[in-house]
Amino acid sequence: MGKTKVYLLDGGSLVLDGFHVFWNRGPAGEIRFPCFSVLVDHPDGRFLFDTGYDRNHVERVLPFEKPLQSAGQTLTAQLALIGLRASDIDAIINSHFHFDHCGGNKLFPRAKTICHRDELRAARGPEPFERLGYSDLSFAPGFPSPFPAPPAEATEEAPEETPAPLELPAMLENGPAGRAFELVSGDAEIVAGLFLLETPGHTAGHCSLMVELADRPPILFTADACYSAKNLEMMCISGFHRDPAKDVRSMARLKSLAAEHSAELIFSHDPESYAQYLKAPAFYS
Ligand code: 5PN
Ligand code: ZN
Ligand code: ZN
Repeated sequence: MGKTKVYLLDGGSLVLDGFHVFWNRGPAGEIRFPCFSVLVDHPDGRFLFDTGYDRNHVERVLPFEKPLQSAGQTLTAQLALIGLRASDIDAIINSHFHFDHCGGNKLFPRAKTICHRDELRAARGPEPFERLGYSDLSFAPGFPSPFPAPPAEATEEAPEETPAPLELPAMLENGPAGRAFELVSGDAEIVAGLFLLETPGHTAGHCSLMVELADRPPILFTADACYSAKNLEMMCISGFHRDPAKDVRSMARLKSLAAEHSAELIFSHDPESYAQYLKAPAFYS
C-alpha cells in the first residue's frame, strides 16, 4: 500500500491590514500573506484541503486585498505540477467557507465536499459582519449571494433578503445544486490517519486538519484558527471571527494537540513560515 503524501499548492497572496491579522494589536500597515491549498494523496483517495481564492472574485469584490496570483498559481496549474487533473480529486475538505479557502471548489464538480455541519449553515445564513468573508458562494450555486457572479447573459433576480431555513435533509440527499456534501460534526477521522478537528470561533464550523505520515511526525494544518506562528506566540486571533472567545480556545487547542501528538504546525497565512514549507511538486511523507 502506498504512503500518504502531502503537497502544498501555492495559490498566490493577499493583503490585509496588521490590525486584521492581529486583532486589536496590530501594528497597522499592509501585510502580504500567502494562500495555499493542501493535497493529501492517501491510499484511500485524493483529498484537497481548501481550494484557495478565485482571483476574478477577489478582483471584483475585494480588490483592496490586492490579489497576486500568477497563471502558475492557479489550482489547475498547481495540480498539473504533480501530474494531476481536477477529475483526479475524490473529495474536497473545507476548513471553512471564507472566500480565500473555497474559491476553487467549483473546479471539482465530481468531488464530494466534506465540511462541518455548522459551517454549511453559517455560509447559508451569515451574520451581517460575516458577509464579505462568505462572499464567494460559488461552491454551492443554490445559496443566495449578495455578491452574485456577473450573469452570463440575462440578469438574475435579486437575492432574497432573509435566507430561508436550510433544509438539511434535502441538502444531504442532493447537496446544493446537485453537489454531494458530507457533513460532519465532532472530530472525525475521514480516512485512516486523516483527522478533521473542530476549531470553531473564526467561523461557526471551522476545522483544522491533522495528517499522520509514515516517516515523520504528523502535520497539523491550523487553517484560520491560527494565521501564523506570531499569532500563536501572542495568543492573538485574527480580526475576523464569529466568536472571539471560542477562537482563542481553539488556538489553545491547536497548541495542546501539537504537543500531544508531537505534530508540526503548518499555519494558513504566515509569510515567514511559508517560505520554509515544502511546496509542490515537493511533498511531505
Ligand atoms: C483574507 C480575508 N479577507 C477578508 C475577510 C473577511 O471579511 O472575513 C474573512 C476574511 C479573510 O480571510
Ligand atoms: Zn477565514
Ligand atoms: Zn483565510
